[in-house]
This record gives sequence, C-alpha cells and structure tokens, in this order.
Amino acid sequence: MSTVLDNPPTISKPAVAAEAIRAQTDGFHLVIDALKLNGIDTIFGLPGIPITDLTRLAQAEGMRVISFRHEQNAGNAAAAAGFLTQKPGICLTVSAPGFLNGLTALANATVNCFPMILISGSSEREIVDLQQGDYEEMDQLNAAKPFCKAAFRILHAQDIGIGIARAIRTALSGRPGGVYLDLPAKLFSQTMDAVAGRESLIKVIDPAPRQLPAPDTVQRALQVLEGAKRPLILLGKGAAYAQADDEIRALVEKTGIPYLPMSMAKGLLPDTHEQSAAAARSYVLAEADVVLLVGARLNWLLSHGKGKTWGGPDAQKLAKKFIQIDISPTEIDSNVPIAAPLIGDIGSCVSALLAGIGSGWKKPPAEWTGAIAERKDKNLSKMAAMLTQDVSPMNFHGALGAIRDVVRQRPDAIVVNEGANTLDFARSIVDMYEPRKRLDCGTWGIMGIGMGFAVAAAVTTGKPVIAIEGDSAFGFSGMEVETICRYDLPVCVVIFNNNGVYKGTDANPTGGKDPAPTVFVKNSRYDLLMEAFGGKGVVATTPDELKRALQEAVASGRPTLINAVIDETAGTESGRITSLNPQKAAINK
Ligand code: ADP
Ligand code: TPW
Repeated sequence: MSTVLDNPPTISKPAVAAEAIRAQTDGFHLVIDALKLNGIDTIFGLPGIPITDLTRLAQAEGMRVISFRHEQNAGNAAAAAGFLTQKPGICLTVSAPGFLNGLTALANATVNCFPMILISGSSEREIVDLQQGDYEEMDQLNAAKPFCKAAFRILHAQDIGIGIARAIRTALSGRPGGVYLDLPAKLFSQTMDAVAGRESLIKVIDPAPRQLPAPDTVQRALQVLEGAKRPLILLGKGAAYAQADDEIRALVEKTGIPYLPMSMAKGLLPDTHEQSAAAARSYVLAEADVVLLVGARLNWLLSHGKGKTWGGPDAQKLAKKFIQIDISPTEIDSNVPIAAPLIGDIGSCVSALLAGIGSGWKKPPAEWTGAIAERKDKNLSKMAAMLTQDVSPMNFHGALGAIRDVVRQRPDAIVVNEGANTLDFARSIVDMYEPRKRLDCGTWGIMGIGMGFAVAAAVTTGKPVIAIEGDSAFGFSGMEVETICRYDLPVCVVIFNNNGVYKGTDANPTGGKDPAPTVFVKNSRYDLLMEAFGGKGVVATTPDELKRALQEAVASGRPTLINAVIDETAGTESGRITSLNPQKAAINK
C-alpha cells in the first residue's frame, strides 16, 4: 500500500514531527493500489490533463505504463491484453477527444467479447452538466453507455475501491466485454486517511465464476451429437479466450469429430491436426448434419447459420442441427433455431460433455471423415503448388508461403493480421500451432487493430510478434512503430505493399490529377518509417528475401519492418466479402 508520503511533499518549516503526521492517501494512489490489488500490472494509455500524474505515479509504483501516440491504439492494446490474459486490459486517456479516440477500441472490445476497461479523466462535472464550456467538456459517461457493457463514474476517493471492483467484475463475468470508468479531475487530488483508504479497496473474489451447465442440457446435447452421421465441431474465439485448451483438445480427439477453427481459434489444436477440416471448409459447412458450436456466434462470419454456405436455401429442411455452448443465454436462437443450447462457461460445458461421453463413444462414420480427408488432400496439394510460386513482384500466395514457413519454425510467435486480401489469404495459409497465437480484425472486420494488438502481444507475452498488414490497414495505426521502437519490442511488421486499399490499380475516371480513392503513393518505402525511429527496415521483393528477413527479425527480437512488395494487380476488391459491396453488386446485376 503506497501513500502520498511515499512521494513526500516538501514539508514547510518548522518541520513537523513525523509521528504527528497522520498518513494520508489520495485519489491517484487509490486508483493505482486498487488496480494492483487485483493483479493488474499494466496500463496502456496516453498522458495529458488530468491523468498525466496518474501515468507517472503508476510507473513509480511499479506498474508497466505503455504510452501510445493515439488512444485508439492504446485501447486496442488493452483489448488484446484482455483476450490474452483473462484480466481486463486497461486503457487510460484524457477527457473528451482522448476519451472518444479510445471509445472505438472499447466498442470493438465489447463486440468481440474481450474484457477491457477504458479509464478516462473528465472535466468539471458542474461545468459540463451546465454546458458552460469547460476545457475538453463532454458528458463522457452517457456517450460511452451504448458502446460497452456498463459505464461507471467515481466521485469520491472512498468509492475508488468499489468503482474499480465493479468495473473489473463487469468486464470479466458472463460474456466478457468493455467497461467505461469515468474519473473526474477533482477525484485524483482528494485525500483521505491512508488506513481507511487501504480498507476501502476490494480484491475481487472470483470475478469470472464458473457456470456449470444444467445436467439435462448436457444430456440433450449428447443425444443430438450421438445421433449425428456427419458431425462437426466449430471452435470460435470464445473457446480460445476460455483457456480450456486441454478439455477442448480431449473433446475433439475422444469423439473423433472433424473440427473447424474460426480465425482466432486457430492453434487451439495445431492446424496440421488430422481432424482439422479447415482445408475442406465449404464442404463440411454444407454437408454436416450436426454442428457443435464452442464459443462461436452464428453471425455474418458464419453466414448467419443459413443459406448456401450451410447447404443451400433448404438448409433448414436438411434438418441441420446445432448444439451451442455459450456463456450468454440470449445468444441462442439469434439466427437459426438451436436444437441443444448448453449454457455455461466453456471449460465446465466441455468437461461435462467429456464426462458424459466416457470411453465407449462411437467415432463418426468413415464415410464422412474419409470424404473430408479426400477433399482436404486435394485442396492442400493445390495450395502447396501456389505457395511455392516464386514471382517478383510477389503475389499473396508467394509471400504468405514464406511467412508460413517461418511460423512453422517459431510456433511460439504471435501473428497479428489485418487487411482485406492480406487477412483472408493469411488466415487460410499461415498455420497456427498453439492457442491464442493469432489476433485479427475479428467480429467487425475493423482496420486499425494492428500495432495496438502487436504491442499488447509483445508486452504481455514477451514472445516474438509478426504483424501481417495490408498497406491500407497498417496506415490506421502506423505511427505506433515509434512506440514499438521506444519500448524495444520484438515486433516484426510485414507490410503487404500493393499500392492501395485492396489493390493499387484504380484510375481516376475523369482523367483528373487526383488519384483514385483507393490508390496510394506508388512504391512507398514503409521500411524507412521504421528506420526513422531506430528500428530495422527491409525491402523484400521475393519470397526468399521475405523469409530471410523475417527469420532474422524473429531471431533478433528487434523492431523490424519488412516492406513486402506485392503485385498491385493481385487480390480482389474487398477480399472475400466482395458480395457485401453494394456498388459492385449493383454493377454486377
Ligand atoms: P468467432 O468470431 O471466433 O466465431 P465470436 O466472437 O462470434 O467467435 O463468439 C465468441 C462467443 O464466445 C460469444 O458468444 C461469447 O459469449 C462466448 N464466450 C466467451 N467467453 C466464454 C466462456 N468463457 N465460456 C462460454 N462462452 C464464452
Ligand atoms: C475502421 C474498410 C476494409 S479492408 C480495408 C479497408 C479500408 C483495407 C484493405 O486494403 P489493405 O489490404 O489493407 O491494403 P489488401 O490486402 O486487400 O491489399 N475503416 C475501418 N475498418 C474497415 N474495415 C474499413 C475502413 C476496409
């Protein structure tokens, strides 16, 4: 427990006898102590009035304070740290504009079910509420509410313990998500008796309590699974978050059921596992008769559980049945009827299924697993030929083939991935071998997570990070290469430089001087950006150059940026979601 006396003010003469001073604490120290008491040791943020001293004191008190160049990146780092550690990631910002910059990340964390707390300083409530024009005036509490699980404000130093406890419990319990915590400037300088202050803090007991599924729901799920002729297990990022890695692996292997990982669930079992159906994705989604969803929502990423992807417009008539494990009961039936909901935490639900399965489980028919294996083999050998293409400028396959080889050599490395084509191709080409090693644009398909996620991955794990970035995607958070250099993080950014958003080939239809809206400066030297801050910059024009530069970067652990020159005609508009583009759809009609 620290007190203001740990950082003693200048004591005026005549000197006051030490014993006569009743130790006091203040809002600054109480916030730091409350976080530390709950095992939170890192703050991602950006200093300024009124939280500058909070960042200084947090560092002085032994916390890791990672200071960013833009709050959205600090917020994304907090979200990724939350996903990786099961502790709410903390993002600390100044009022109004700083808060708003962080809010996108808070909303994104909530949408992705990552636990995070956005803590923002705020201006004088009396002035804000009367709209009298304070410095950085804004009603932040109400602005935050629609974008997170809950928003709280602390007005009194003695409530800091309660406020932080409520924020932590809300972020972590049930479906994890974002919480906003509003700390008015005046709170920080409030003082109180140090002993009373210490006693006011709360160590949150069991913030994410296990939630056991009801036994009858387990039986129902097992019955549905037993009746399957063509079963499939679908693992989502909820399964990765839950850290029930052994149980999930046991469920897959004991049942012998083929499985499909969503992008951030890759590596829960190694992508090279013989039961992985990833290389036969379209086939298994269309043909499976029973699908067990583990921490995955039937949202747009899974075509809402219906339509062509799932076997045609008559999917319902095909009597496809879903079993869904989720902590959130209202997720059930959100898109299609769920035959067997299993509500609880993934660890408990999967353990209950395993207990019910016992040892005499009948493996799925060989007809089903054989048909999958056949398609897999065909697709994998087709892919293998594409991955070894050695053309210059590179295409996506050639470049990703090189990265795939390096990740195979360093399965402990964390891959961060964003872009359109760069995301879609990397997701299917770069195999992952360990749980929670892949972080990407997630549920929103948001651009801008790259450098924030990369910093968080490096800071929380100390492992090498490989950020595979479209050139457009990188631009959203690119200034954080300075942050990566400043903290000397083992991050290698690989930019797939094809001169624009999606591709680099568009022309201005009027023939005017302005470039087309999707086009960037041709042949940009992103590598020099990294060199500007003391990191290493490399230009790679062939898969071999890329592979060697990446191997070197990972081995050195030094900040590196590889400018991978990609053919500007490669890829497609919007990657794999061209169908969602209204203009294109209209033209194609
Ligand atoms: P993906 O995008 O990989 O398909 P989603 O983000 O759509 O995954 O789904 C994750 C789901 O996992 C959410 O519905 C969330 O409620 C659920 N979830 C998160 N953590 C847990 C947990 N510990 N136990 C059970 N369900 C969880
Ligand atoms: C916050 C829209 C989706 S993908 C993308 C944009 C701008 C960039 C695609 O180009 P990139 O990738 O990164 O060069 P590639 O591999 O195809 O060459 N603003 C936000 N989020 C999204 N998703 C967009 C805009 C978008």
